[in-house]
Amino acid sequence: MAGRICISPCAPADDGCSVESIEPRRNLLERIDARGRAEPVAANIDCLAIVAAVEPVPDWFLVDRYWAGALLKDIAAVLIVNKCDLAIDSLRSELANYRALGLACLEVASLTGAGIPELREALADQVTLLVGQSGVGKSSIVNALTPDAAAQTAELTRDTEGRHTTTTARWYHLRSGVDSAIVDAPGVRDFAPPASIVCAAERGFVEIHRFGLDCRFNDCRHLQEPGCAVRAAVSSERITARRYESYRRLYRLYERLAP
Ligand SMILES: Nc1nc2c(ncn2[C@@H]2O[C@H](COP(=O)(O)OP(=O)(O)OP(=O)(O)O)[C@@H](O)[C@H]2O)c(=O)[nH]1
Ligand SMILES: [Mg+2]
Ligand SMILES: [Zn+2]
Repeated sequence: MAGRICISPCAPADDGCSVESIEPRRNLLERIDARGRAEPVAANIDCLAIVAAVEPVPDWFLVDRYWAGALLKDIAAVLIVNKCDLAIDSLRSELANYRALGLACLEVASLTGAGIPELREALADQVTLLVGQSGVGKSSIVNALTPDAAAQTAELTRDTEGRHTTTTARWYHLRSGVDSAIVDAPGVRDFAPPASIVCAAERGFVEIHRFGLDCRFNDCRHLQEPGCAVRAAVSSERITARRYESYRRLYRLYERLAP
């Protein structure tokens, strides 16, 4: 996945243009494939916007992993909760926890336009990659933000569930100038950042890192070790059992993929 390229038009008789230079990438978001190899997702991203909604039922583990992926690459992250025209009470406790951990959560409804001006403001002058499950409304958000975009969207039905309406990432300008854009990515069922579990624990899960500083052993994996401050924090509900389970699932995944 290349970085930005500088091009100049060829002579008028020609249709094309020539590549003058390829600039280095500022960053690269990657995922691991089924065999544990890193593959690129997107380059030169300022912000990873993880989209969730009350339907399809949120996969919070996917949200955690995307957030961890952004943290590991020092990319800003935000959670966009779309479809707020529907009752979202069932999401409240997870949202409160994410907010307490420092992840900004913006509530919008691309269908009614609620929260869209605030979202446009929050995403101005940066390149934002929209990610999340299929059907949460990523393309609908693009269309609400940039009415000329006409990104293809599709109804969520039993037939289409599991199919992805958007099949390739596409870049849409939010304002004139290359540095204000939104990239609509295809929906995914899974995502995991390439990292060791030590790295993921230290940098991908903010509260595991915070409490982990008080574990008895420096190399504590926060599983069965005595004197583990992370498990103590889970017992006293200062770390939610759901987030700890997310950490353990990622641990098991890395363990399975380890050579
Ligand atoms: N109720 C409600 N439905 C919405 C809203 N935004 C989008 N939808 C619906 O959600 C469905 C899926 O929207 P898309 O924008 O295609 O979802 P997507 O995330 O781009 O899906 P993929 O391209 O498959 O990853 C469509 O039927 C939209 O009309 C909203 O704010 N409220
Ligand atoms: Mg789409
Ligand atoms: Zn520990």
